Amino acid sequence: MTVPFAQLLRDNPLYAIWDTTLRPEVSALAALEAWLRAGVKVIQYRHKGPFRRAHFEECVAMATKAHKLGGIFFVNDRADIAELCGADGVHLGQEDLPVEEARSFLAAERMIGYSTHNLEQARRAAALPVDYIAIGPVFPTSTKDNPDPVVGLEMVSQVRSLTIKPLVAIGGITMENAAAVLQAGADAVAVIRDLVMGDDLETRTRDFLATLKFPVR
Ligand code: TZP
Ligand code: MG
Repeated sequence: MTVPFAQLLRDNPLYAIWDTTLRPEVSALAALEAWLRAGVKVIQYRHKGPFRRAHFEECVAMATKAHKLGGIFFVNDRADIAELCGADGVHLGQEDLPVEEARSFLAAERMIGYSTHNLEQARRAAALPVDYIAIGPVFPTSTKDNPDPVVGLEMVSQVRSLTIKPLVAIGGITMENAAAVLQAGADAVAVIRDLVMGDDLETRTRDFLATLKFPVR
């Protein structure tokens, strides 16, 4: 990665997350390729079920392809898988391996993203060795099981003011509201469902990116 991650995220404010349950008929690798062709740079693999060899192999293929096409690849929840598949990093939540434990065995160049759901968690995250902080759900979401309470745009702004770490907003973000989330202070929006609607992922993603072209920031 030649550009620092903070800058890369600001310049490419759409963070695309592939959830393995939403479009089982579409291959994760094909989705990653479509997203990268559309111009997305940061992509995450999110698999909440048992992690089988096939999932690991999917991660290896996605990490390899992302790197070939200039993308950044994260694995959700699993620092071990992220390390072994050659991902750029892992995204950890409040219930996952503690950040310091993950940091202790991840290669130095691997990044860590960390989910927070309220101001106190965000404040603590700001002092942790993490490369970006996620805050959410910003809006209601049906994608996450048992989501934390909605934080709203106001909390995005409040978290923005307490850290200079890259800030990724997540939860219920769509083409219609994404620009407002960036305007509230997020460096990037992480999107699951709204990016996999319809038959043509690449066009959908280009359309989404077009809504972020000239946000007032
Ligand atoms: N963390 C907070 S909300 C959420 C996660 C993983 C789900 C976001 O999914 P969507 O479909 O973009 O609302
Ligand atoms: Mg997690």
